[in-house]
Amino acid sequence: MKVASKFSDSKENYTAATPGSVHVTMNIIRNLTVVTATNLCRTFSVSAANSATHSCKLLVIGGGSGGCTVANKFARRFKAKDSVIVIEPCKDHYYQPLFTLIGGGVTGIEESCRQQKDLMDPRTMWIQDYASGIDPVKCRVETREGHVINYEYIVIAAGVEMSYDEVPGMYDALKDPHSAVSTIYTPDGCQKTWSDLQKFKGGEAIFTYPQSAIKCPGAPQKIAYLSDTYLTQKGLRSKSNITYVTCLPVLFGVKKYADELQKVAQRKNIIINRQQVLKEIRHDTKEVVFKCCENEKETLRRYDMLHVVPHQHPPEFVRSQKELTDSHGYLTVDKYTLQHTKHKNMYGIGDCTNTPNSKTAAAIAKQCYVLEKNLLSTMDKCRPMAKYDGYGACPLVTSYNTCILAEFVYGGVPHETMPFNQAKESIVAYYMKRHLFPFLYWQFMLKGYYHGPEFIRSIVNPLGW
Ligand code: UQ1
Repeated sequence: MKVASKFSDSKENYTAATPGSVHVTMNIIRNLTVVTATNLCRTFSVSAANSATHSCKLLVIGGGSGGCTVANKFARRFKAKDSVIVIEPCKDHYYQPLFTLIGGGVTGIEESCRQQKDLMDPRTMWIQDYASGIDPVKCRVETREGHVINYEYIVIAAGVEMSYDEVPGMYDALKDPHSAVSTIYTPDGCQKTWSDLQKFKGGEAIFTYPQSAIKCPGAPQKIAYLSDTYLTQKGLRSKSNITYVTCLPVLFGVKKYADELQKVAQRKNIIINRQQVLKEIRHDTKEVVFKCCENEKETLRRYDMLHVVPHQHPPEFVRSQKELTDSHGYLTVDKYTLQHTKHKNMYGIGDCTNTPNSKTAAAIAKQCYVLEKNLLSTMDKCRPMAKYDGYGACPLVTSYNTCILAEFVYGGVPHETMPFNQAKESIVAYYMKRHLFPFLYWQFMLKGYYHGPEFIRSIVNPLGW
């Protein structure tokens, strides 16, 4: 997943993409695209200075979790240098599932970040730029800095961007270091959450869930649970009210886990306000406006700490391509094969597609496997036969050593790996989230060797309990 980096002057700097890395500003990118010796011996990176026309067998747009994994898989298969081109503007790649833990002070941002150049197979050509347009008929993509890439096959792994315009006041509140308003959805934001939490000395702490499809939909409540544990440890919990305000009627989309989360919130004395939409942030007076979904009534509330989630949508170059997308701007792919509904040589993966799964890194692990098989079939002029079952997983941390490990497939049907009831809070699940999953991600998944937990399930839970 790609995310925006620094809160700097222009709103454009907030642009983001898929699980993995950070979009830095165009200015920063220009400075960074100097091809260093290390760059040369790893991945070939081309910059604006030598913009040109390129041709490749496979073009991957996006170097986040999905893009990086797919590119590495195919670079290894094709062997010939530059058969795979990756368009990715950011030099840093973030493991975003750690952002909630960073917000809760468990670890620092450094642990979630690696350099993109160190993650890509040296046989790929990395164009460090933003894609600006796709011509699916001529099989050609252009970049903002003027590269033109002709492809035979294309994988769109462009992720989603943070959008700050839907809620008046959100952009300014997040930018102001003294506002006590933060989001764990960006690298800077999650560090601010931790600093806000440490500064909070009691009062009203409000955590919100937005009226928009978002990646990792469990994250907005995880940070509320971690904050509760932190404030309890600091002896501040009795002086604080924690409220979780969601526009949804339920705490989680899968009933088995929603029921347990309800108990967790109750035990922690977290007040749940459902079907309330965050309408405005007035950070100068530390007030927020919520609107009730049922009767449209607006309520003004004061806060001492506020956690928000920006609206999210695929980047403009995807959204604007109406014949490639649905009415919300998501790439239209077959939800089982991941092949584009109109163009057979186009596949999509991750957050930017319209597949109705929970958008998490674990989902991408499974999708990569299906995409690889199906794209190979397409290259052999055969029909894609592998099917993505909608697998997604969400480790819902409920304290500094407990977690509910939700795993499910299309239709919200639980599909668990471990031989115990994963809806119950467990210490094992917490340590998997904290240590095992990042290890699997960096060491196996991005290299194209991890396809989700099926093999772990076959060992630890062969009877599928
Ligand atoms: C997973 O495979 C994975 O990928 C590395 C994650 O990373 C973000 C996860 O959060 C989860 C839950 C899984 C699923 C794996 C197991 C062993 C349950």
